[in-house]
Amino acid sequence: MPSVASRTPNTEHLVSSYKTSTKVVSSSKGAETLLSPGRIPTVVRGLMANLPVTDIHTHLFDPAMGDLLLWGIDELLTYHYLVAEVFRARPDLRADAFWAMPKTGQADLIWQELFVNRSPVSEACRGVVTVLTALGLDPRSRTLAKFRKFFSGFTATRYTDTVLRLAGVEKVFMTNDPLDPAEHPIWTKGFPRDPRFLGVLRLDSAVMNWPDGAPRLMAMGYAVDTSLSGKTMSEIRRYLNDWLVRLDARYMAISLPPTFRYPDVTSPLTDLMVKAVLPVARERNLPVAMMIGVKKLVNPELRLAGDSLGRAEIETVERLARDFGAVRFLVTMLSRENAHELCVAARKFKNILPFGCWWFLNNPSLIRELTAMRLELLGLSFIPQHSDARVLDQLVYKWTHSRAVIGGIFAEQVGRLALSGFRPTAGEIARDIGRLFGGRLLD
Ligand code: FIX
Ligand code: ZN
Repeated sequence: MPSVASRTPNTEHLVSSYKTSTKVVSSSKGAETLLSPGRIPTVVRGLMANLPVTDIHTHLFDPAMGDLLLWGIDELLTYHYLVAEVFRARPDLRADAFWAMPKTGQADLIWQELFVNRSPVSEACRGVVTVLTALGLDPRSRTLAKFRKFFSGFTATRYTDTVLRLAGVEKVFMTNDPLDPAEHPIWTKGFPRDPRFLGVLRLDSAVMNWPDGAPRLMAMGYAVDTSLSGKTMSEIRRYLNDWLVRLDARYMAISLPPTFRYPDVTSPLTDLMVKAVLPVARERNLPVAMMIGVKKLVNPELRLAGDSLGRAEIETVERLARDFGAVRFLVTMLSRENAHELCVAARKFKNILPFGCWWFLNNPSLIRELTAMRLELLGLSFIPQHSDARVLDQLVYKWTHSRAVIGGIFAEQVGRLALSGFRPTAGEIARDIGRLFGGRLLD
């Protein structure tokens, strides 16, 4: 069987449109040709299709980190988005029976129910179809046997190269948790880093639901006290500094419930953010990513698929940006209403950088709405998307789908600009979308 490397991945349509736009760009006066409104969609589509992107939030891992990096058809199909959907297709299915199945059994069931018995119309289902098609596989297969045989021909390293090439992703920010029992020993032992995979220090296990994290911090040698008194704060700052260095972390990240408030003298979480996290961020000039609005485990039976959303208080974000003006806040919010409020808050505070269409907002209909709103309110001063990929293969679909939707909205906005009298050149468009997707706003 020819390897993927020799296959022509089914992205020819992307390359051909790029060739068209390159011809446009390299026409008589090259990239300086002023584009008519009618030419703009073709040029944007071609440039977007081949734009190397920086993915600023994922749950992927450096291939050298072994089994932590998930990939292949069984991981793709047992993604928690699809787990939630299979229970809707099969309300008779008991959660304990599903979780008792081996992963291959779960994948077989999900494939049968969502891809064979029904057309895979949801965004998460269509994503799997996009991945299989890009790999030159038939998404109408009735069973997973051929897919499993295909993936058996790869190593994690070679498949990582294939996926990053197909997805056009040049940098991946990980989510790293030193308190995670599976991840901690890998960092302690050390491994040769893949420069495409960048470290991020995730804070949830250390500071959420205090004192849940205290025993693991103590076991690692940090003299914390469950009451947050004494030298606990300095010891937590020491933990943050130690691991920011060990991970070569580019930012710190935390997911926050809709009930998170600042100020809040009753909240250990707010105390830890204000007295440990934000001071370290300021001293090291590192951004803090706040991912706000998740309601954990509203249905515990679904495990990772059991989380939901709630509307958070934008005033908390405004007050943090106001009181910690030297800290750069990367912010994404899970509720659609909050996403609009965040746009306005970012207009008021230059240290708020909205990013991504997160989780339940990461669907074409809402990506379209959010991106249009952000271009209109923030110009080019936001990061349009991240993948949140948990399975390596997902980079292919999350970025293929997002490039098409975001490119379309961007082309519309620039088309309106041209009709208003400012006709851009292809070189300027390339410059502007490079600013949006290249991770430079994070520098
Ligand atoms: O907190 C997070 O990083 C969330 O993105 C995840 O917890 C969530 O499960 C996810 O992967 C959403 O896309
Ligand atoms: Zn995430």
